[in-house]
Amino acid sequence: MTEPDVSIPTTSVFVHSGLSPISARAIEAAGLGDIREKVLARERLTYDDGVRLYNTGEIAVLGALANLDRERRWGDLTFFNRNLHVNATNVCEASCIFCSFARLKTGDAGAYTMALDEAVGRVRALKDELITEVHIVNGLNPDLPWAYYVDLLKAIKDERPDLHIKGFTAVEIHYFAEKFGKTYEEVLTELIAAGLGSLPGGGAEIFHPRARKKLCHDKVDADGWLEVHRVAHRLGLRTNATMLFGSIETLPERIDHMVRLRELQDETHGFQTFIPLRFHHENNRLARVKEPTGFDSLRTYAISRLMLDNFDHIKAYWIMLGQKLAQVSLAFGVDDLDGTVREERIYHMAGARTPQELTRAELVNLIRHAGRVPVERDTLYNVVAEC
Ligand code: V47
Repeated sequence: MTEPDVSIPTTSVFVHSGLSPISARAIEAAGLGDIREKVLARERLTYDDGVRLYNTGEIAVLGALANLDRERRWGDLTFFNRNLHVNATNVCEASCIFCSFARLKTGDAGAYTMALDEAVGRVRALKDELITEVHIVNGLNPDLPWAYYVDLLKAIKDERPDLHIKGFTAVEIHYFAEKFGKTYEEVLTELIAAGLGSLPGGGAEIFHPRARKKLCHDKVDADGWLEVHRVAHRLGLRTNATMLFGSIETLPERIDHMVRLRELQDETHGFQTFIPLRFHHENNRLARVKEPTGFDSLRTYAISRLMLDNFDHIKAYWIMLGQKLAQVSLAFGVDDLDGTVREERIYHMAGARTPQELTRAELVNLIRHAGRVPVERDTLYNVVAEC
């Protein structure tokens, strides 16, 4: 690991499995005493509560409340996995203004589409590595046939039957349904038969129509995104959910996003993890918008933990947050840091300065030096090894 370790004294600031009297006084002083009572009583926070949490400047108070919830669920346990990212094509018909990864057409500068054997070769190259997951996210490429996606999954499974494939965002599933004349259920059923194990949480961006129209006017709307996940859950797939924060959305729009996810989760219980994704502004059409601060990232993790009471996990994707802030996030409601990753493109093309991958030992070390207990999990949160 290239960065120095950041040790935060979790035990002296936050009392495990309860709020210290100091924190309780600070919470009262911040005018959030009623919210503290609700958190202690495991009562659901309202939309208005969420907006109030965003309106406080008391970051330590937010951390204390979120940490209480986090430790009540998981104690010090902090999850990670060993995975590989494959982005088989960046050709994408959609014109999301925050995206630095996509190229509109085949042949445009920087556009690429991997031949099937090349994509599978990424997996083959790791045949002796103990990874457990392949994470596949692609552009919406008009030049690829349906067979490409089915054959990609089958070929990865032929190569490594043990790997879990977490692949294709709800945006991609919607695109396949429209382009190939299938229902969501048909698309998902065929992909499951070919080896799909779960859906990643991408493409959610911000659900609120005002912001969504600006960010990504020509891709699936919030109802469509949620419906794909609803169908996936009905078919037995577990899925994740994301929120792109810190671009042009308002703070109430972030709360609206969380509430909409919470409502679907009440219905299906199929989401595993919520992943707030910090906006990166290099090489895209929002370069003039400042990136979110560390303060904004930490409060967003904390508020997510408090609002999404029916989600088991809150994930800080270290690739886009940086290792140091990812360590601190473990005291702000986060219990998962994603994985070893390898070959990340989406955030590095948007200016991320993090490494392309961390080894398992580096992830374990990072978690330990934040005062937490690392647990290697598989995609579905089965424990692979307690470290
Ligand atoms: O959908 C794209 C986001 C997502 C930018 O489910 C950006 O385990 C910030 O969904 N700044 C893809 N965000 C990544 C993703 C993901 C990552 C890790 C784990 C999981 C999981 C899912 O990245 C996109 C979009 O919301 N994104 N460009 C940008 N410039």
